[in-house]
Amino acid sequence: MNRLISGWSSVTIVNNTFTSNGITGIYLRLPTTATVANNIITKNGNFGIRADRSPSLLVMQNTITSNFLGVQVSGNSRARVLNNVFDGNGVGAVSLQSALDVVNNTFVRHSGWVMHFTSSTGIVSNNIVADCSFALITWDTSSSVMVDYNDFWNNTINASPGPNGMQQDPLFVDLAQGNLHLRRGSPCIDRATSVGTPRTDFEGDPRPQWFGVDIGADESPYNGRIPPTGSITINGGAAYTSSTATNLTLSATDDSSIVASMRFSNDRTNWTSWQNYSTSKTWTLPPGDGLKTVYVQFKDDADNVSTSSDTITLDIISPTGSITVASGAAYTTSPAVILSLAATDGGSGVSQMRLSNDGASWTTWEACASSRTWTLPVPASESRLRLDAGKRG
Ligand SMILES: [Ca+2]
Ligand SMILES: [Ca+2]
Ligand SMILES: [Ca+2]
Repeated sequence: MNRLISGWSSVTIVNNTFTSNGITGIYLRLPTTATVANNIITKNGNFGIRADRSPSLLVMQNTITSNFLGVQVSGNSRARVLNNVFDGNGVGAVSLQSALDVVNNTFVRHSGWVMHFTSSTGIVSNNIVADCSFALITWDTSSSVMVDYNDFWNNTINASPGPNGMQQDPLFVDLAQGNLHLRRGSPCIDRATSVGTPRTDFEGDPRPQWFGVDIGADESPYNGRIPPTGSITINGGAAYTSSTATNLTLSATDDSSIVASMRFSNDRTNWTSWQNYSTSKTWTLPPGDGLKTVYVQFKDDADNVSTSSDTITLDIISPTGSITVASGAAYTTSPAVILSLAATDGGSGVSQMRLSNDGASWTTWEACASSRTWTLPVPASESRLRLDAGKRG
């Protein structure tokens, strides 16, 4: 049966439950002004709400579930559908020869059209449409529909959410249990337009909170602009490296628990492409000895970005050194001699040295010293003594 309301000048329907009617939950025909608010409209055989020739209809903060068709307006009706939760209907909203604004609603689990417009005008903004199966929003060529600032996610057949919209997981608290509040860190937080939005959300919370209106029926208490917190370490925290090839260790967390991506730069001007977040990366420093800084940016699902950096000194140029045997004497009568040693390095400094009589067989590396005892091979006149000074690290 229908719940038919016809010919009244003003109708207000609040805080009711309309369920399991054979055809229509609420059928409004000809009322001048109608407000349908805070009702549960569920499991009606055809229409949840049907309005015909209704020049001022406001449908807000209703829970509209498991109907064949959620809301239909026709016959030059003018309707605004705000802050409603649509869950599990076949079709969400339909406009026939009417004007229909659909703002700040959450649509999930629809099996048919989410919205359809025939010979109509419409504004579709700030809505979440998620986990629906069929075409999202359609209109015929005689209709004019503005679509923007929506989040369309995980629908079998998707559509453009508008130039300022997104296609990202809205991070509901618990979709399976029908809890369509936004979780902390949801990309929908603070990302909607303030144009045409109600001043409270579907449960009466003030809107906006923090930095802007949230997409969907819920205005959450969370700040939508918190970027990830992260760190970068070059070569395990080493102070120096003798190679431009380095290994980076990354770590980042976000209030959403999702760090979506990262990118890198040697100069904070030229960045790599965004790539999936991971905890390690090989990275090439720019050439030329000196202090190098590597920058990383981490991004969350709401496109909030943080920047971290680490430094390391690149030192490729070898030390220069000298060796003097027996104070520079031309001859010695004993193979035991004193070596005088000196070495300098413009980078990390000189840390170790090793010695050889033949350039092939070397001592083990040892701490640098300005003098050292040494035994020449016999005959001394055929010996060759070489110094090889090495770097730290
Ligand atoms: Ca907000
Ligand atoms: Ca809320
Ligand atoms: Ca965040």
